[in-house]
Amino acid sequence: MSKASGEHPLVVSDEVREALDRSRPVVALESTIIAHGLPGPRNLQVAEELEELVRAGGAVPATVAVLDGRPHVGLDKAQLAHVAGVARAAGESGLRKLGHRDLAPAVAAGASGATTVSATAFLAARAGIRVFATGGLGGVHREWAQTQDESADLHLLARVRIAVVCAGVKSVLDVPATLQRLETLGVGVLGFRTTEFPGFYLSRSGEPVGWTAGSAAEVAGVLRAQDALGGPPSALIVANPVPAAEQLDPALHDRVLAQALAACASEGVTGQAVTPFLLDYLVRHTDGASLEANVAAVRGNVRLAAEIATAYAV
Ligand code: PSU
Ligand code: MN
Repeated sequence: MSKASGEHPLVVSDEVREALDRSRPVVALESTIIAHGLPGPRNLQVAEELEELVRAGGAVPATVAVLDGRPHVGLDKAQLAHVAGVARAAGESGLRKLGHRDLAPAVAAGASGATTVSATAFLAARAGIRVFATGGLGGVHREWAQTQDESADLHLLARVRIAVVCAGVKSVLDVPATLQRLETLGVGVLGFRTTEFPGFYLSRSGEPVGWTAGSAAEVAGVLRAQDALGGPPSALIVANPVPAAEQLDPALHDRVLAQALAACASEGVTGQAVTPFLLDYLVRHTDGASLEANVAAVRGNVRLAAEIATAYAV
């Protein structure tokens, strides 16, 4: 433990560093969805596919994780396999789940962990990355009045300048309350070709969004306007619905979600375990259909993020 004081522990891969130095498009990807959000061995296939989709879109992928106390931005194949490989089923990963507040203890302890949206957004922005793709954001949980369970994603996104392309917030959450909180926190929300906030597994949540963009170039224009306005940084949420043909059947979704929430309460699941528990319950009780909708949503987000990063880079 003899690190020179003041040395920043961030490790940016050579490929990502080179792209950033040349103002080439880069898309950050999180690792919690790989280690805790998707069951193995599918999780590694998806992790690799997402990186390929970013490359096919002309951008460089930068998956973020903490390995032996070093936050990495950009993983090589072996590192990606390590993040995915220690996972057995969703919610049973051998890797810790690290939110933004967990980064300093993990670095000091030399620990490894997968980064959530909050930790990924923080580290990616530190590295100079402007665009990040994920599945669904964390948010305000339905039983908030009793538990005050609200993802740290929201508060962190109020403090970093990064565009987060997502399919809304996970539908296991209280969607209207989450949108309200984003408004309070001053985090911009842009519907991508939709006037309705998407519902993660579902294309629609029934909640309106105030602004709509029709193309990646329009989104890039909003990012440039944010840059030009300056002031305290905040994220921009680009809400990109899963294609209707690939969404989960809404009736099945509502039925199984009600069972999942009841199981979570009766089994006494709390804290960081809640989100992986609910996601895993849905996968098991929809015969994998929720997994397909989840993966379809993330794919669409990654493709769009590569387009936005490319439009922003010119
Ligand atoms: N979206 C997914 N799967 C996931 C997550 C989001 O499709 O696994 C993860 C993200 O990493 C997000 C985290 O930051 O869940 C939120 O967890 P919590 O509610 O404990 O803050
Ligand atoms: Mn929580």
